[in-house]
Amino acid sequence: MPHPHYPSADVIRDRFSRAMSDMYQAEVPQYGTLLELVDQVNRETLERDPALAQRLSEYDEHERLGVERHGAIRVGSAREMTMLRRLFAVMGMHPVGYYDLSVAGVPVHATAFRPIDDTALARNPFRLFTSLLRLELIDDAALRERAAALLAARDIFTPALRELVERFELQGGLTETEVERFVTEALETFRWHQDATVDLATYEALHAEHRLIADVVCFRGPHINHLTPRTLDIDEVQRRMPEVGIAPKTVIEGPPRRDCPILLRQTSFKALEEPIRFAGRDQGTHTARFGEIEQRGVALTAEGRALYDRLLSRSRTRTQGRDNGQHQQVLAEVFAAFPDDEGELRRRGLAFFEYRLTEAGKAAAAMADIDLEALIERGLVEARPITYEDFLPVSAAGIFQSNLGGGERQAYAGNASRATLEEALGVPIIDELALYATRERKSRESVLAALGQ
Ligand code: OOG
Ligand code: NI
Repeated sequence: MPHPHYPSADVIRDRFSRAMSDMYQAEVPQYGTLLELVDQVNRETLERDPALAQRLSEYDEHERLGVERHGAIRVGSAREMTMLRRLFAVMGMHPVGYYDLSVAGVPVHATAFRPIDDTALARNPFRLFTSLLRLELIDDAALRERAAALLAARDIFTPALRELVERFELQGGLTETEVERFVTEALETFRWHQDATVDLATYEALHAEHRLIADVVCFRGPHINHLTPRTLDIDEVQRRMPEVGIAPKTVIEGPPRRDCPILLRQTSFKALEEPIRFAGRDQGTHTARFGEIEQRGVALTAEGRALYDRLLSRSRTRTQGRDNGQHQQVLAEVFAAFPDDEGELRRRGLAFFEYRLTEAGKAAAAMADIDLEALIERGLVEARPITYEDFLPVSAAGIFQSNLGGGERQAYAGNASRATLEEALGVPIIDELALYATRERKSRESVLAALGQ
């Protein structure tokens, strides 16, 4: 039994994500500017659209909007991944989803640490997209060994953090004082370091193999490389970024603008070139850190997702090299084939919904014959879209590429290896579709049970 006075995982995650956001704002002032812009546009959007405001509060999304962030880090070894998994468990964040980026020419695979239950998501859905470098994809044996040796020699966690994680596992929680210390110590892992652990020549050799390898291997730790607030109008934020001195990446990734937003749309500002001191006192620069924004829509079923993937790949040849206006135009044309009506998305099994009794439903007498569609039609039950809480590999590749430079790269030969990532984590990766499906099924069962009695 956890001690009743231990702060909950939700409290710890909330504090940590705020502390991380403060640290990143201090480190990358442009991110602070981005937060202000997003906040401004969100407020304007809600003022213009009271129905949206109403809906967000009813759906438990209003509260979380101001604190909602995702971030990303990249680590180098299974050992680091195992410890991260234990660290995030303290905050109720578990590995969900497998993302293979090697197909897009980025030598990593990834998962997202995030909360999984409804109340935790409503409180603060903080997620961390966490990539593990796949050294085996580096061809040059000498370079591969050099990278492995550098990774073996570092410890990205403070001794105090290791102790606190162990204590959490033994006690089943942390005291208030321990939580404070935990947040401070955990931040250290994600801090930026101006000093590289290698000399300039080594950095350049690793950089020449792949910029990402240099980013993962040449520093004391996995600096947080971006944080991402959630916006209610991504097109407007993209449009206004230059007005506040921020250069956005060329196109917004993901689906086009729609009446019923699906999955996730994302854009970022270009990574900054920052001064670095290399071992041996050489000065140089490194480009890694940026800011991103996202707009979230409904989670899609496997069928909906297959349709999304099909349409996205169909649009690909026509969007190549286009500016954002043309890109969105092409997407809008191609995605005309994707139903844009909540009822239709639901009846065709393309998206996940959560069922609830309406006030009339709560007051209704027990029924012998209950059919969900009929109940919805009669206004006794309502279906709400379930927000997508995860990521998209093609979009992620677009974000990686725009911040690593060099444009599109060839796919690495070498198959996706979910099992290897799970071995590194020390636990199975949770299937995101199963989470949404369970939430939908439970809500359906509970409204039917309530009305059937
Ligand atoms: C991660 C890029 C992926 C997203 O939002 O899809 C990502 C990285 O650059 O490390 O954060
Ligand atoms: Ni991101």
